[in-house]
This record gives sequence, structure tokens and C-alpha cells, in this order.
Amino acid sequence: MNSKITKYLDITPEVATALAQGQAVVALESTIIAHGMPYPKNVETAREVEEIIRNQGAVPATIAVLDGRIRIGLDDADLERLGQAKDIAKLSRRDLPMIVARKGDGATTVAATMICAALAGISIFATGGIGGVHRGAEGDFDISADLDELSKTPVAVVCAGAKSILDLPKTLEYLETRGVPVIGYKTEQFPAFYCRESGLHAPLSAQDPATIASMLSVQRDLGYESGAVIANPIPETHAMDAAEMDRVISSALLSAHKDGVVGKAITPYLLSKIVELTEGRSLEANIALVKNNAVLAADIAVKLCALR
Ligand code: PSU
Ligand code: MN
Repeated sequence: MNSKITKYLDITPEVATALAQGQAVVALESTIIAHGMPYPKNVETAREVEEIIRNQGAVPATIAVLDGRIRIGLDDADLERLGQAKDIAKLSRRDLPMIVARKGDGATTVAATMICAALAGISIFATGGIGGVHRGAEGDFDISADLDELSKTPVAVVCAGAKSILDLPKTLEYLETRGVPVIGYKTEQFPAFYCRESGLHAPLSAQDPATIASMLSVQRDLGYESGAVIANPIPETHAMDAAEMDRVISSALLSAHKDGVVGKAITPYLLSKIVELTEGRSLEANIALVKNNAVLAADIAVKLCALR
């Protein structure tokens, strides 16, 4: 690896060994810990997700920036620090170099986690939901940097689709324009995070992890620089009622507007508002879908290793 890059990275021995030996590694983001879920459930979930990945025969690598170091793989104390941190920076592509230069701390979003994973040589990443085109983007241009990252960084992101706090049809259009494959796992529909269905057709679909791994392998062989979205519906047992979520999300969006929340604060604000409005039920759904995504991501990573 290029020493200009490695001087910024701290890869744990467990992850480094797995990568060197061609074993399956799954990246995990830290914004979901620091800004996506309340303490202590955030830390509990982060630990459980790592455990799930290990049980599937892969090595987890949770990613964050701590004291200016790009950390690939975190220990318990690091997870606790991120989970309890107040006002820790939310790092997307644009923010990462400044936090590293200032030797600061930051939680990585999907975009920044993809960048760090790719630098370390990790190609599969599990999370809850990706950012997307926000409702009203035709007015305020709010389009998550996650979407562009997916078009230029070769990391496949396993998620439960995107939330309807976003404009889902525009999100899919944008991904199409950027040439990002969106694959529904065992579904013909693009899943809507808390709900298994969005009413929108998934552009591609696959019935098993091996097919997804083969597609990723072809993508690499052909020199594509893009990643992929693997959209895995929330387990049926935890799916929420679509009509209820429509009401809750409308109400959360209205509060955000009233409170004047804009820019990168919007997504964390809406997530915590939704937890409040559903009296914690949306948090349980969120946890269940992240775990479900961890299983699939590890399965794909294991299959991909066998092919490469
Ligand atoms: N969606 C979730 N939970 C999250 C996020 C999105 O259900 O925690 C986080 C992810 O880190 C994602 C980021 O990359 O929010 C997107 O933020 P923005 O919309 O500001 O790009
Ligand atoms: Mn934004």
C-alpha cells in the first residue's frame, strides 16, 4: 500500500491479518453510532453487529477518525467513546482531511466510511440506511454526498434501502444517472428502511449472496470504480406500518422546518425525532435491520473472497 496513505491509517492486527490473508472483512460506519442512535443502544448495537459478522465467518472493521488517525477496526473503549461523545463531528468526504489535519475526532458517514474502507482494501460495508436526495431538493439542492461516493468508490453498501424522510424516486434516479447498481435482495421492490416496500421497483434484484458477489467481482474485473447498493428489506417481524410511518415522517419533517434545521444536521435530527414520535419502536426496527444487513454483508464478503 502507498505509504502516503498508510501513514494516516491505523488498521487493527485482526483486520490487517484478515486482509493480508484474503479473508472476508466487513466495514461498519460510526455516524450511525454517534448520530444515528441514542446511548447506550448505539454502543450495544455496534458490539452486537460486530459479533454477528464474526459468527458469519468474517472480520468486522468499524471505521472512525480518533485523534486524527483513520481507524480501521475499533475496540470496546473506542466504541464507548464514540457512543457517548457529545458534538462529535459528522464526517463526509469534504470533512475528512481537515479533521485528520487537526488531529480531531469524527464519526464517518456512509461516504467517508466508503473512502476509508477502500483505502484499507475493504470492499463490503454494512449499515442501516444510505443518505439520498432530500424531499424538496429541487429547492435547496440537498443531495447526500453518499450518492456521489457510490459512483466513484468501489465499496458495496448493504443497507435497508433509504428512509422516506428522503425523496425515494429522485434518489433512485440520481443513482441511475451516476451509474450505481441498486440490487434488491430477494425483492423486486426498493425497500424503504422501516418498511419492506416503497412501491418503487428495484432496478436489479438477486436471490442469493453468491450472485451479488459474482456481480461485484465482474465490476472489479471490468475496472469499474463505482460501488453498489445492496438493498435488503427489514425483517418482516420488525417492519413498521407504512401509513403510520408516513404520518410520523411528515410530522418529523414539519418539526425540522419549524426548528430551522438545515444541512448536515437534518438527518440526525429526523432520526431522533422519529424515535421520539414512535416511542422507541423505530429504534428497535433500526437495530433489527442493521443486524440483518450485517448477516448479508458477511455472507457476500465470504463469497467474494472465494471468487478473488
Ligand atoms: N440514515 C440512517 N441512519 C444514519 C444515517 C442515515 O438511517 O445514521 C447517516 C449515515 O451515516 C449517512 C448519513 O451516511 O446519515 C447521511 O447524512 P446526510 O444526509 O447529511 O448526507
Ligand atoms: Mn445534506
